[in-house]
Amino acid sequence: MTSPPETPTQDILTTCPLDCYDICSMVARRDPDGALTVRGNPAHPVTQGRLCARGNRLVHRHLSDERVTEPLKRVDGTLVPVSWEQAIREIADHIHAALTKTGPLSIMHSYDYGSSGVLKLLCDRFFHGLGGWTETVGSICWGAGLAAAEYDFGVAASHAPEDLAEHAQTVVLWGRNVAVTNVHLLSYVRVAKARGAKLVVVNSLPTGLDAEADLVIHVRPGTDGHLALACCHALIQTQRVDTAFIADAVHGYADFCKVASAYALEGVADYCGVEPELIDRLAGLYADGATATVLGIGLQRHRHGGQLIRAINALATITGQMGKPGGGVHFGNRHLLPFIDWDFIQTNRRPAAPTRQFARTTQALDILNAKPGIEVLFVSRTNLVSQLPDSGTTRRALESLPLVVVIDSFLTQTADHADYVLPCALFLEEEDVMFNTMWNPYIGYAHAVCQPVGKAKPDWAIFRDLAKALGLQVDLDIVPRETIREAFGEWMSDGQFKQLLEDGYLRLPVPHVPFLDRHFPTSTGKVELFSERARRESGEPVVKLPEWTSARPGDYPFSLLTVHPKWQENSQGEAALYAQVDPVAEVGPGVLEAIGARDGDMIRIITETGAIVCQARVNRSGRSDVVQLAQGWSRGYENVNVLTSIQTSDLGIGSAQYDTWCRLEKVARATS
Ligand SMILES: Nc1nc2c(c(=O)[nH]1)N[C@H]1C(S)=C(S)[C@@H](COP(=O)(O)OP(=O)(O)OC[C@H]3O[C@@H](n4cnc5c(=O)[nH]c(N)nc54)[C@H](O)[C@@H]3O)O[C@H]1N2
Ligand SMILES: Nc1nc2c(c(=O)[nH]1)N[C@H]1C(S)=C(S)[C@@H](COP(=O)(O)OP(=O)(O)OC[C@H]3O[C@@H](n4cnc5c(=O)[nH]c(N)nc54)[C@H](O)[C@@H]3O)O[C@H]1N2
Ligand code: SF4
Ligand SMILES: [Mo]
Repeated sequence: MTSPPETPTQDILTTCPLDCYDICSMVARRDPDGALTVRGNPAHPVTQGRLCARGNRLVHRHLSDERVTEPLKRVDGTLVPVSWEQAIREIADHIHAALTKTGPLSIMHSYDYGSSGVLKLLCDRFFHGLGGWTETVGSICWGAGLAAAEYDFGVAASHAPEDLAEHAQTVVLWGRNVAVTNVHLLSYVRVAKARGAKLVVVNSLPTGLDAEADLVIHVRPGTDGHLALACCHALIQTQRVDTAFIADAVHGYADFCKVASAYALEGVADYCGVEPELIDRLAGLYADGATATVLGIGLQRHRHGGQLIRAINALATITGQMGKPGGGVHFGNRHLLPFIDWDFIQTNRRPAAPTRQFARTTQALDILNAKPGIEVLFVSRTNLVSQLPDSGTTRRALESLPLVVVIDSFLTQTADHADYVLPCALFLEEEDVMFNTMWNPYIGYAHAVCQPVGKAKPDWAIFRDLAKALGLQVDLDIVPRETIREAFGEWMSDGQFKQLLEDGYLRLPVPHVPFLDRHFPTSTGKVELFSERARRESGEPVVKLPEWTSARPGDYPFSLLTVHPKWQENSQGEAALYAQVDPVAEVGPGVLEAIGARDGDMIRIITETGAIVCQARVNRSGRSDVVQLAQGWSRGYENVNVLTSIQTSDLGIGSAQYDTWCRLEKVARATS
């Protein structure tokens, strides 16, 4: 009989690093033979032992033989391996020269949320140490909606998942693709349904939950604000608003009523492409009892996405849903932000250096027009070419720069334009704490499970080495666990920190029902349907939607929604099943016939910005004026953002990639 291997099987707690609502707790297991697996932590109240397809595949991504495992430098157009010493020395020389020639604003850092790790933001200490830099601000994800929530409620705050499960009489999934993007919300919705709660889906596309819903509204893209105001108008006219809540906790109701009075049901229904009866039923549900409005992020990626969200916020407000168990508007959870001492993470509490700010949405144009120009661009935790609107302009901007340094673990479309690619450690390979403000109130610890692959290093260690090479006084010689402990500050007891380390997660102490005391952190302390701040920052104190006549450009009759893919996180498709299949555009009935094509044919999607060819599929339940194409794929194909254009949202510093119009052409008949 052979004896068992020396190393016992080990379970180590970690947390999904993806920028996802759910922030799942994971159990990583190393078997004696070295095999590595992850599964959902059964003890975590939200994860409940289950991961989504993206989470399950993360371990394959980590082990992928496509990983960049050593620093690469572009020589004669080709990326070739170099030592860390050489890469760091040469990049430091470039920075030194740029600082001398132009000053710190010629150094730019473009980053996004490729990882939820808190220690990922330590790199800001490096940039502060330079004495300034050009940074990216705002969001290509959710800027407009956050601004809307701040104007109306003071802060975007979701109710606890349990509150929705136990108290909502109606759950409205308004533009959130829960079965794909927020799968752990499903069990709470189902508990609510089992209690008798109604489920409503308002979406421009068919969703995986339509069959379970009591009411489905497939609204024309970008018209949800009109639809919400039509509900408000109907409720105001029939006196089905919550007068006590309005008197107690709402500022600007009379001004709001004037605006809403222009939104009579019939005209609006036609504009939204929806039966008036469906809007009336939705209004009735809001008036009838506790209604949880679960807002998606996609529906605010329209040019007037901020005002659209303000209109929906108003519907929840006048029906008294705010601060009510089972009610609320769920759009992010920004009241979690103060639990981390961001100043400590980003500056180690040293004086902040001045920055120049480029909006994330417009950064490619800003680079092209920058004065002083950018000499050195660092890109980390983002795949700019794939994910920013208008890939062509992004590519031009990157090519215009003297030096581009990409810190990533894969050769992305952005790395195609890099002078240096520096390999970063990933999930499983470094200790961190995962934090985001999208939905549930948990944070998750990520214990290191194994060494970084090859010569990869944690992001902070790369900047530590660069700082040393430049002789900068920055605090990046850190011990992760100590830095994480200090980042939580005094609100967290040693006992709670121990619990976080041992359980792998901790629930942050925020109320199940935000605003229960009817105090809102706005200037009046009330919900502000009339907001001075909104007037100051956007010119419009009360919700204001575009004229109903605003029609699509004639040559481009279809709205193109480039939504989040099921099988992968944005462009992080390495090791994803999805990346191995061809991209497919989904269209409603009648669309293909009009261009002489059939289900399965190849079509060309053409916008004012670009064109791509892909296969077409008919979805009989879809609208006939919308084309759905998941974003994120690129391998062997162009990415969807060659089709989108750079447009900022009305509120906040957001992006309007979903305001894209297209026409279709048949290319060839499918062979199968
Ligand atoms: N599987 C998977 N999950 C993800 C991600 C991923 O890439 N893949 N990404 C994560 C990230 S970064 C984010 S921001 C979230 C986003 O997740 P969600 O909030 O669910 O939304 P998006 O996918 O951004 O937006 C697309 C949804 O909005 C709908 N929509 C678009 N325009 C309109 C409109 O005008 N009106 C209405 N009513 N509906 C509209 C689309 O049909 C689609 O269902 O998902 C996260 N989760
Ligand atoms: N057309 C269209 N465009 C969109 C969207 C859409 O729905 N349609 N959605 C938008 C939204 S909501 C978002 S959030 C953005 C997402 O935009 P990005 O954040 O740019 O998207 P990802 O594709 O997730 O790219 C993250 C990159 O970070 C890398 N990475 C992962 N972990 C680490 C790490 O620890 N360190 C470093 N240095 N790198 C790491 C990954 O390998 C990957 O290349 O895209 C936006 N763009
Ligand atoms: S991607 Fe989201 S749902 Fe999937 S495992 Fe990670 S946190 Fe959970
Ligand atoms: Mo996002």
